[in-house]
Amino acid sequence: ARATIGLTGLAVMGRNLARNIARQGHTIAVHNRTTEKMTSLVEQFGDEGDFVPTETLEEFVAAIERPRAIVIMVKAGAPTDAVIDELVPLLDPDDIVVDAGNAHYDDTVRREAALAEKDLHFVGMGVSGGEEGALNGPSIMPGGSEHAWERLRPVLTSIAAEVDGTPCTTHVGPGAAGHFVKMVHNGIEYADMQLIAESYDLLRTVGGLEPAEISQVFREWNDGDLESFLIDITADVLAHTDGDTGAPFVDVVRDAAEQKGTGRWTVQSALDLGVPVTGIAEATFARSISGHTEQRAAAAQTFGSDLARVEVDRDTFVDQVRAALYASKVVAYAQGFDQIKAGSEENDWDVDLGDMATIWRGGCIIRAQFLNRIVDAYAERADLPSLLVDPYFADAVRDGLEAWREVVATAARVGVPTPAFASSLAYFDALRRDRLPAALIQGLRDNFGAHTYGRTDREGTFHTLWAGDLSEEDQS
Ligand code: NBP
Repeated sequence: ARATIGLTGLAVMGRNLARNIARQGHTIAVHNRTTEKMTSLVEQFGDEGDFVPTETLEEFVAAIERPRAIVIMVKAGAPTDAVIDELVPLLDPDDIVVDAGNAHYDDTVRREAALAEKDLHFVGMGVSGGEEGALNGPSIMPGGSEHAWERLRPVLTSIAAEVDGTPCTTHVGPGAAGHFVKMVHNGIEYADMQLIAESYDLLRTVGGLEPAEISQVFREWNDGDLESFLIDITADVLAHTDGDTGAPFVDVVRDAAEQKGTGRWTVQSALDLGVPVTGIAEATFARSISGHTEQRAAAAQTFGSDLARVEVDRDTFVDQVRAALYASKVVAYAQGFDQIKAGSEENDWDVDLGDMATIWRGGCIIRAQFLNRIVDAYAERADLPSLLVDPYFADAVRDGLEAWREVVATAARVGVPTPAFASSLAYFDALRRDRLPAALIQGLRDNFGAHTYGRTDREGTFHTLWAGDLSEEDQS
């Protein structure tokens, strides 16, 4: 055995990750169910590093130094289970199986438990950055045991993206912590993209800017505190014109956004944990609405698609939208980090929130300047109740608040849907409100279901005899 690590599953992602590992000087055994993908990888890129080509899983396993580190990069779901089932009988105690696919963290919990019974270590590892990232440096979020992390650390820290000399990977926590954090990362990505899309819609529809002009606006924003990969590629996509028609590219693309399910998973998990991730939820639902073409056509026919006209000063409006985008983005990240905190507490993962912001600074889709501020916020105060109350973000939100309200109000007046902007503002207002109408909800619940309520003026659990003499019982 001479390979430091092995990787099976050489489609787009696996192939690039294998090349990245080889380029960093690690000897890597490569395998794919269909051997042709393996041989073509070695033929095309064999000179990039030290690949050990293997055709059978037996050869593959035998080529790797013990305790073995084996990365699986196949289609998530049943294919991953199929590969694990074939591999396990060939392994020895303390070997490490890494699932680098986009698994649901419940699957990771199940797989880790099954492998632990055989004295094997299972690592659910989130990898973000797409094909490009896999090749040139992704953000890597491994869960699993300390033993597994120590074995994987040299390879992972060398292949991950790097920002200011710090690799964009760390041991996220035990168990399924890595895949959980990757899931929330993708949820935040949904919210980020929805906020960008709403900004574009407002600038175009209310501000009257053409896509090429909006591209310029995003370029300028990318020089400021919004600087990020997504803002940067938004400028690129909006500047692009369609080769066939000469029309702005964004005008020839069907307006039905697709999803692979990680946004939905994030929202489902958030509902279970009781964490309001309204930005991510609205972003996920907005994609659903966009795909409901029949309903959209029926509603457009019934109500028409006309918009009201509102006169705005163009430059002022551009600035207001920027402020609304930034404030809503703070809310989306605050909610995402709340979810990681809740998931970590529920599962005893002890995830360090500042570390998550650190490893997202490079390699991944949501990489952004902004994350440095989040790192600082948690360094300043590890038990921050919400990112929103960190002094830096609080100032930023305060500064942009008037503009944020103006943008949401204008959108509502005109008829441009801004679910993520509006719900983020509502979330912010709910958090800071002294009295919420939840008091009335408690009253209603007690009225129809005797669900009881607490009082503001004394301890206890109370019920009013709604069908009787309206007297109050202390039921505590
Ligand atoms: P795919 O998700 O398209 O999977 C193709 C690979 O799975 C091939 O190597 C194929 O082998 C193998 N495979 C399948 Br399908 N069924 C198998 C089975 N029963 N036994 C053994 N191998 C099997 O590849 P991908 O697009 O490279 O994605 C790989 C993983 O990475 C997925 O989990 C995906 O969700 C994730 N991903 C992540 C990102 C990101 O940005 N992080 C992007 C894209 C994908 P074959 O060649 O023999 O058919």
